[in-house]
Amino acid sequence: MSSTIIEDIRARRVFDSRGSEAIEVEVFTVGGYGRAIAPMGASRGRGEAMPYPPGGVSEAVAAVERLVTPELVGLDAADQRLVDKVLHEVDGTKDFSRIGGNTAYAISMATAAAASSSLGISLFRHLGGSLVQELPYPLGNVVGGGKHVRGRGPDVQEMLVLPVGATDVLEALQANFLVHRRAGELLARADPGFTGGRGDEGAWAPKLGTEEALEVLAKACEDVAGELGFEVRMGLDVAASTLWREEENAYVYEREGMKRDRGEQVDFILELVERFKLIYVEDPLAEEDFEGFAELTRKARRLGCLICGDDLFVTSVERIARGAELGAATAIIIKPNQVGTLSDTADAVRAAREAGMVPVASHRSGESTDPHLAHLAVGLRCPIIKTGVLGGERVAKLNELLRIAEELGEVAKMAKLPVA
Ligand code: 2PG
Ligand code: MG
Repeated sequence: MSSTIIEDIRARRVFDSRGSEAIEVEVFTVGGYGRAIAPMGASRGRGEAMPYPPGGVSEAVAAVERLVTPELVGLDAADQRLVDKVLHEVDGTKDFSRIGGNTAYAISMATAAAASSSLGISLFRHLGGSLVQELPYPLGNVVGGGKHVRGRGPDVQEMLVLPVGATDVLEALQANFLVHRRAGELLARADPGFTGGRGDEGAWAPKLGTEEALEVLAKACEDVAGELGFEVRMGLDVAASTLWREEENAYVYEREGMKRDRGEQVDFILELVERFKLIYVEDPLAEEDFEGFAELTRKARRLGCLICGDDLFVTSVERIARGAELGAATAIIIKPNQVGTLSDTADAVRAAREAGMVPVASHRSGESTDPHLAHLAVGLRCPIIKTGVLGGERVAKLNELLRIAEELGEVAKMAKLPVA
């Protein structure tokens, strides 16, 4: 019997980096084993798969035992497309609301991990094939606000850095860690009440407005660029759906006491892009505003800034097609648990690439110490991986990039960034 045949599947309740319940799935094959824990978002897009059935993680665990395991035992774990198809069939809904999108993710990813272990190859090679050689640039969250700090920091959810001048992963990681440290020192000076507190993704959580925080981050990037001798650029995840108030027809910036209508929001983002030479802005507008995204994308292109859709696309092929028609974005966040399976994720990456969008493999705010995201980013050839800077669950993926680089050896090279 082939070593990749599935013999058993087990699921259990565990906890994520926020201390919330999460599902863990183990897949046992004839000759190997794989395990995965589902991550969980706090600022979730409306179009995402339902993370869990109504009864939460325990109902999901029961569903794996009762509904999924009998269907998957005996299948070949290396046949990812078939396994994922069966997951859809067993669930039978469009949004995985019967078994949960997180449940589907954990099974799908654990299956891939089991297949790679049975074949005696690394997960990134199993997912990407023998010609894979490019490593992604780490996009790291240094200063956080919005929902990830429970509304007590800047209104904008994430202020990020991308070490565009790094020539290998080690340099890239060093840059992000140094910027994080330097930003912490500078924030202590800029915010007298700063206690060194950090949000859900390990980013500093100062009581500053967006622009003040960006000024501090710009200084930290400049200092580190001077020290290391290469450029480190900044980006944002506005997570604008969390600021949008339908009844007021405006984006409400509570800390700043500002309201911006759609036009003012577009102008504000463009001002920030110019002033801080931003290379990346994620979810600058609310999740249904494809036209607004398209307008901003046109204007930001001239400034060399990527406009990225997260809640806008929710890793969905249908929504990517809609965005592609309108030219809504130049980049897309790829979060496998937004759609459930690795097959759906790979389809989304392909559709995005065909539409000229840069795929950014991304963590969630609630994470585990699984390293799988690093393999997914390399295997699916995403030029950027967004996985935070500090915190064991973030560092687990960053350190895995170093191991992958080492395994690739002398053929390893950094991905080509479309703008720099
Ligand atoms: C985001 C993510 C990750 P969450 O908005 O991009 O940074 O947050 O997982 O809470 O959706
Ligand atoms: Mg986002």
